[in-house]
Amino acid sequence: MSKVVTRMFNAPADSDVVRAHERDLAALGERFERRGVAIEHEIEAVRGFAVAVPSWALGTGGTRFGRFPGQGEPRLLLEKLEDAAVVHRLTGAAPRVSLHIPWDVPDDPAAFRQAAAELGIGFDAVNSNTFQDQPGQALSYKLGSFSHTDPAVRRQAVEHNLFAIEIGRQLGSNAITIWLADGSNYPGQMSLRRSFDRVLACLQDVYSALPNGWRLFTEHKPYEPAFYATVVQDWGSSYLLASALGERAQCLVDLGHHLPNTNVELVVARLLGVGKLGGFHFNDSKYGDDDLTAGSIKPYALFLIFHELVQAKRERLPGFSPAYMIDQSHNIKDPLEDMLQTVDQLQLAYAKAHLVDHDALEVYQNAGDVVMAERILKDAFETDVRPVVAEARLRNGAALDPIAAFRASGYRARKAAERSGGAVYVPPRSL
Ligand code: RM4
Ligand code: MN
Ligand code: MN
Repeated sequence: MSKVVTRMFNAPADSDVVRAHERDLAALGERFERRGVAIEHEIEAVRGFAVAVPSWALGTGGTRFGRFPGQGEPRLLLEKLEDAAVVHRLTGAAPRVSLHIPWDVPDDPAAFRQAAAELGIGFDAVNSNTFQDQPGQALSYKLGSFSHTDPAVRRQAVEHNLFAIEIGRQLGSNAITIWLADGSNYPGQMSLRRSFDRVLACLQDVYSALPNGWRLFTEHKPYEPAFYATVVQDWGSSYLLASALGERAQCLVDLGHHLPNTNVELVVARLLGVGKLGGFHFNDSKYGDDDLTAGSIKPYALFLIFHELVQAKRERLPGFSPAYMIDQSHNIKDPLEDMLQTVDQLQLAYAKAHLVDHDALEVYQNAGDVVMAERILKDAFETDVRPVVAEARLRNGAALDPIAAFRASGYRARKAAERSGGAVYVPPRSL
C-alpha cells in the first residue's frame, strides 16, 4: 500500500461511532449465541472474502445517449490502480484488479506489476475484447470475430486473445474471460449452427495456448449488441463450449446477463453441479445488462446465489474455485463510491449465506416442510449482519464505514486537482 494512500485514510474513526459498533456487535453476538452460532466464526469467514475490481469501471460509464464524467477520474492506467487500491484499503476485500485488453494495456507489464504490488494489488482474469474495432486494426469485427465467415478475421481475433493472455501472464493473472458480442441482428444474417462451430474452433485455438495453471472462462449474454441471435447467448451454450474445450474451461456468470425473471441461482446450481462454474461478474439489473450496483435491485437473489456457493464450499464440491469479479458501469454515481457499495453488498450477502442452518434446512427439505425450509433461508437473509461485516473490515485493517471514510478523506477532491486535463477512454455502458 502506498504511503500516500495509507496516510489519506488513516484518520481514526470517530470514537462514538466505534463504541456504537462495539455495542451492536455484542448485541448481535448474543443473538447468535442463542441460536448456537459463534459470531467469531462468522467474522472470520467474512474476513476471507475477496473480489476483483474491474479496470473498466473506475471511470464514469455512460449510455449511448451520453456520458456525464465526474471530477478527478483516473486518466492513466496507473491512476486506475491507485483508485483500485483505495477500494481495497477501505474494504479490505478487493486485493485484485481484472484488466480489459486493449483498453488497459500496461506499456511495461513488469514495472506495472511491481507498482501494483507496492499498492497491495494483484491481478485476476484478463478480459479480451473483439467486440470493437481498435484504431489501425486490419480487419473489422462488424460481422463477428470468432464466428466470422472469413478465417483471417477469426485468426486476428484469436491472436488478440493470445496477446491478452501474454499480458496477463506477465502480470501474474491465471485466467482469461472471453465475452463475445458475436451474433446477428436479423434472421438469415448468419448460420445459427455454423457460427457456433466457428466460435468453438477459435476457442480451441485459444484454449490450447493456455499457460500452465490457467483457466479459460466463457461468458454468456442473451442479447446486445446482437439483437436477434447471440452465439453464446445462455449458460447452456456456454456450458457446451466449456465442456467441449476441456477441464480448464469453465463458465462465467455475469448476473446481469439474463433475461428478466431468470432464476440465476438455479443457473449457478446447475453449473456447480457439473463442476463448470468458473466465476462471476457481479452487478445487478432490472431489465438486462444494466450494470447496476450489486444488491441494489434484487438483494434476495444475490443472497440465494451466495447460499449456493457457501453450500458448495461446505460440501467441497470438486472443482469449486470460482473467481469473484465485479463488472459494473457507473453512470451517475462516483465510480469509487459505487465500488465501495458493491463490495459491502457482496460481503453482506456472503455473511448472510454463512448464517444458513444447513442441517436444519436439509431436515425440513427431506420432511417436505416447505414453510420451515423457507424460514431457514429468510431467517439468515433478514438478519442484520452489518456489525459482522464492519468488524471483519476493521480486523482486516480497513474502514468501519467505507463510504464515510472515503468522503471524510477528501480523496476525490484531491484527485480532481491533480488529475485535470486528461482524458481516458471509458467504455459506454451499453457494452
Ligand atoms: C459486456 C460483458 C463483458 C464486459 C463488457 C465491457 O457486456 O459484460 O464482461 O467486459 O461488457
Ligand atoms: Mn461481464
Ligand atoms: Mn455486460
